Amino acid sequence: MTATAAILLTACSSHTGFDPQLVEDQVKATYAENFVKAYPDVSLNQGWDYANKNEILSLSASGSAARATRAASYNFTTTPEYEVETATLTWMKSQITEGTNNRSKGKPFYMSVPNNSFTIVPISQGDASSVWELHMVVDGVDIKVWEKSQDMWVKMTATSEWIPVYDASNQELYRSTRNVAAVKAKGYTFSNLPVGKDMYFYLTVTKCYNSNYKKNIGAQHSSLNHMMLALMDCPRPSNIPEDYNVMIVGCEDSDPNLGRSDLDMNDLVFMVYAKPDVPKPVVIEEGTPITKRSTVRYMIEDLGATDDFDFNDIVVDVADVCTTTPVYANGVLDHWVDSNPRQEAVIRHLGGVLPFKLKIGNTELEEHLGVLGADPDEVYEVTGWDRNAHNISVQVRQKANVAGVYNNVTFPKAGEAPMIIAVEPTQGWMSERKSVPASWFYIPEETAEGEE
Ligand SMILES: [Ca+2]
Ligand SMILES: [Ca+2]
Ligand SMILES: [Ca+2]
Repeated sequence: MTATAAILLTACSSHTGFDPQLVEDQVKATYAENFVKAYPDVSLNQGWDYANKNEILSLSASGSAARATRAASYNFTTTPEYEVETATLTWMKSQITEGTNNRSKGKPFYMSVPNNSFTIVPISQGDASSVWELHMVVDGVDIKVWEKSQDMWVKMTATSEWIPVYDASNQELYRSTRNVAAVKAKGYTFSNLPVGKDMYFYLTVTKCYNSNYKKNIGAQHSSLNHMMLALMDCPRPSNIPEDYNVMIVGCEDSDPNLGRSDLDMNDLVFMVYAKPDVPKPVVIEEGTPITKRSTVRYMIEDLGATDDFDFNDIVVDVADVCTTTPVYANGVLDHWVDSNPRQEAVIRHLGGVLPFKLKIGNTELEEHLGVLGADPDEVYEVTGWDRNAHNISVQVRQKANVAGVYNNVTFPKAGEAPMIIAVEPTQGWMSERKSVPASWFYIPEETAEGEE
């Protein structure tokens, strides 16, 4: 225990001059001082919200029970560079022809996790003024697999050297494999996923340099949304062993409802190969109810100690949830109908010793005891939560055995030392008294003299 904390505790137990507000102010001031010392490169002037709030769909019928699982344990490994066979690209181009609406060549689909590992390798990147990321969602857990141009190389002519596809042009639009002589890329191998659980892919647009497509920023173009095609009859490339199966997935990066779109489904094309089974596509028929949720994980400091920043004293996931149902028109997904909007909180972890009362939106939960190292996974219905305003707060007892005297912890404003942070629901929490790394926070880059 630090000297400061010892003095404060003495002040608390004295009968004369006991002022809970003064104690709270002093504890918070000490906390802020220690935070700045622990994270000298982290600017206080930031938003403390690192959650992308992507919408995650679960197909399991058990709507209320289905929820994002606890922590990110779905790791993957990177393969050596895979050179894409010309025959594969020729076949792909014959199936998903450039510039024509290819959407009716498939249906919206999800997949089930096979009983073996599988590898995803990007094989073609189309002309696009957008930058995107490929994500895979497995049993409600979102995994970022790849982003545009990452670990992908091209030969501009048959005799030229390999260069990163990023260097194919200084214009985003032409950082593509469209007119190159050869393509190679690293692959991403997934093992130990939960067999038989639902999974799907989505492409999310993170940047865009053409106003015709800008509304797509933040959108999720998924296989469920009929923005991808799964081609199962792709001939096996000769550089993939015979006992493997191969699938090609073509992705469209612009929704016609959000901007101009040719729906040619070839803006990103990747191959999936596995021995023996690739994830098996399952068509989503009209009327299939699906649960949609957008989750923020809050990691909270209870001020029990002012010199550790493990942010694991309370870890709670809060989600906007609804049921959504696909409607088709002429055999093509037309739109989704949302129903039964609700909000849900799950207390994932406790790692502090002080009793606390958690308030989320309009809902105040009953007082909980502080517990070190528990994963209760308690589920609550809540109302009035705003995933961008972060109206969540905690009252923590100043002393474990004194009821009614609390420190108040709220979501920090820019400029304040954070006692609550908002992170991705896949972000695992720290072990006890191990401070979160500075890289969790935004660290301003040092700008060299004379640069912009
Ligand atoms: Ca396109
Ligand atoms: Ca702590
Ligand atoms: Ca702790």
